[in-house]
Amino acid sequence: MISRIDLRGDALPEGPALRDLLPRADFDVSAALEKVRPICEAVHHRGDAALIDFAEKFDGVELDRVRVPVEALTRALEELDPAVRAALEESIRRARLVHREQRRSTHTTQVVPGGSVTEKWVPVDRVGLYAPGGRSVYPSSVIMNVVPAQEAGVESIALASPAQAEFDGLPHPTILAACALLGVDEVYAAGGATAVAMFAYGTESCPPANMVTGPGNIWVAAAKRYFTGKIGIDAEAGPTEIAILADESADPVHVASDLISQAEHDPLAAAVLVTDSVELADAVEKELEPQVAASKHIDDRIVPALKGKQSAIVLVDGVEEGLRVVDAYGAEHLEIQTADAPAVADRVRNAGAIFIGPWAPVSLGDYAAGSNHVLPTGGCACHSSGLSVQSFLRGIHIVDYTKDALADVAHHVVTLAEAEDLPAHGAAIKARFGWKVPESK
Ligand code: HSO
Ligand code: ZN
Repeated sequence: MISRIDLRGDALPEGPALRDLLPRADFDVSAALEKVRPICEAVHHRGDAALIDFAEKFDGVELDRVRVPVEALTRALEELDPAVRAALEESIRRARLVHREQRRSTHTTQVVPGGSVTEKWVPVDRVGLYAPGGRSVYPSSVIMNVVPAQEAGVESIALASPAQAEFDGLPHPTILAACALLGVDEVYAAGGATAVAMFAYGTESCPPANMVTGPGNIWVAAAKRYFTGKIGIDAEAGPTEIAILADESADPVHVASDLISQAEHDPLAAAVLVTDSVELADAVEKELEPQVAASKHIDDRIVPALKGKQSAIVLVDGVEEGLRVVDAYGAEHLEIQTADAPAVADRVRNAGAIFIGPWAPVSLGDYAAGSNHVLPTGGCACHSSGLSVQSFLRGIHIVDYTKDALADVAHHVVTLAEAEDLPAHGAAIKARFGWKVPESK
């Protein structure tokens, strides 16, 4: 069911060489880029008409307009299962608690008397959020995208999700209901790369956005790459990943169920167990069989995910080596199921989110821990973080110097301008002091 990689015995290699020994799926966004280019350009040139054509081609739906009427959102919320509504509300409440504290306040540094730099945080004006349809209809992802944008103070938030044939060409009703709960009333029936292009260029019915965020398949990732540099994006999300660092104290039933929980997302999802206990590895492998057999998405997702080259049980000599392995891997989600898990977790440097001990499974974070579930995949955790209020803010430096404060540092500015062969830079200082470099005090 799951392969083994035995790294016991010899000293572990350093950095990239260690990463090369670890499992990972191929997720070649560049190959998909050429395919999304004509789609993006069609949306650029033909606007709504292109979106309507693509909805017919890709989603099998004949749309007469892409904007979802507000009454459809209200109706979706009215018809939502009350238990689902209560769960979404609790998820929103907890996410707000955490994300509200990520807000940043304006800060002024008095660099010298009379000279200050203030950093002011300004939200992006307009954001387009993408929520996938099809295999992954995740109202929880709507929450994870909308809450940080709202807490950041973004004024204009629009959401797109694919038109669904079985729902009269509207996006999935739970996506619409989540929007209604969050107070997002600008929703479009548009899917994949077409939705990203709609937000990037704007169409007759959808004004352009400054930024696009949200999960999606390889086409969404490719469209985000296509627009990189033109609009802001969050990240090119790849298939989901769970790594578990566990020792003999871990419960194999929990470990197996958590591995399966993320394998359930996608045949390319990654489930990696790193352990120094052969007994635990054996017990987890044994436990996977009945648990997989009892699950729902067995043949289309869980089995291919667990059997794929991206998943493995990695055997190491001890927790110390395990820490090196999980750091080299840089998992989207990392569970620590060892003795003294908080202390071990404290030493991890690379992970999208860390889940400590037996009572904080990834599923909790996916829905209702308060943490964000939009996290860096594919090893990007070594340089990036998950979605947060910060993702939607820009820090602007405001420089304020008096004449005396400028005079005091003028000779340094002029010296550096000359060193860089940019005398006009120096002249801009001298012009203010009778074309001379003022003497510093
Ligand atoms: N584990 C996914 C998010 C998700 N799980 C949505 C359930 N629904 C990526 O973090
Ligand atoms: Zn999940």
